[in-house]
Amino acid sequence: MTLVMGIVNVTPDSFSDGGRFLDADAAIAHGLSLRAQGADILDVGGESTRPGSERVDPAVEQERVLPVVRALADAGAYVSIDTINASTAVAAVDAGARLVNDVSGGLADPDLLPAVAASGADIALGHWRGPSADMYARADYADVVVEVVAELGARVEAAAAAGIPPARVVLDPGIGFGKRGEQNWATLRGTERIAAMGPRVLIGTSRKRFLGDALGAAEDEPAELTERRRDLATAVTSVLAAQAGAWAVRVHDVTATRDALRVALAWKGESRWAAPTRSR
Ligand code: PMM
Repeated sequence: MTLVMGIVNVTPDSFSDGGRFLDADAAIAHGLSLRAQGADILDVGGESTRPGSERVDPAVEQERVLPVVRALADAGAYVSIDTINASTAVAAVDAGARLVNDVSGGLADPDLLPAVAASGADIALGHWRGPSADMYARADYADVVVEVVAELGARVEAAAAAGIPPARVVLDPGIGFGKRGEQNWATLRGTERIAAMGPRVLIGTSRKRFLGDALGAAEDEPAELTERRRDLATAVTSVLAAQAGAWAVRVHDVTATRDALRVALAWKGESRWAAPTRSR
């Protein structure tokens, strides 16, 4: 049963209300709403990793995310912390997060893997070739799946060397990270091969640009329509990821993806929605 990870971004531009307190409040309410829609995991992040985005000081990141992590964990949610900073990872686990989601696979901050090892949390290791500011400069592959598998394999070894066994690891091929249009589709076609590496697999396609490219959006398409179309595309890629063996999918629109996964289950004759279980 593939799990749905709902995205809770706590960045100033995520919510139009402005001030930090309102941001935290709105993020908590949003997280609870995603949980009510059926999210199994809530992924809280305070630093945008989108292409071209600037780095945020870890102290500012922590000010943003910690109240949200604490409130959602206290409400009983399974919380993951989307960070590439060791200090934020540790503080978030102290506040109740159970999974550290590092899109850099432990490469951005050398202290992160040992810190997560000591914390007892699980870790999602993303495929990453360098900071968001210039990630496309490294989008150069002879065979993207072969290279993603090899580079993720090296991160699994680094995690093990730091004291995190593969059973505590989740692998993410990093859709959109250092990959251009078609390279993302090629990577998705390799999901089974990534799943065959052993650890659980997480796939994040939600609202990403390559989906828009596939949909052929007109240049003057209203942003709201673009978002709706990409959410539907995300639900489709998430079902395909589930069929290819993904343990979880990371999405903004939990309802759309949850419903799409329900439909796929009904097709298979498993129409009764069972409570999700962890695959370890
Ligand atoms: N993508 C983004 C942020 N965090 N984490 C994981 N594990 N996988 C992803 O694909 C991923 C991520 C960027 O998307 P957002 O800015 O819309 O959250």
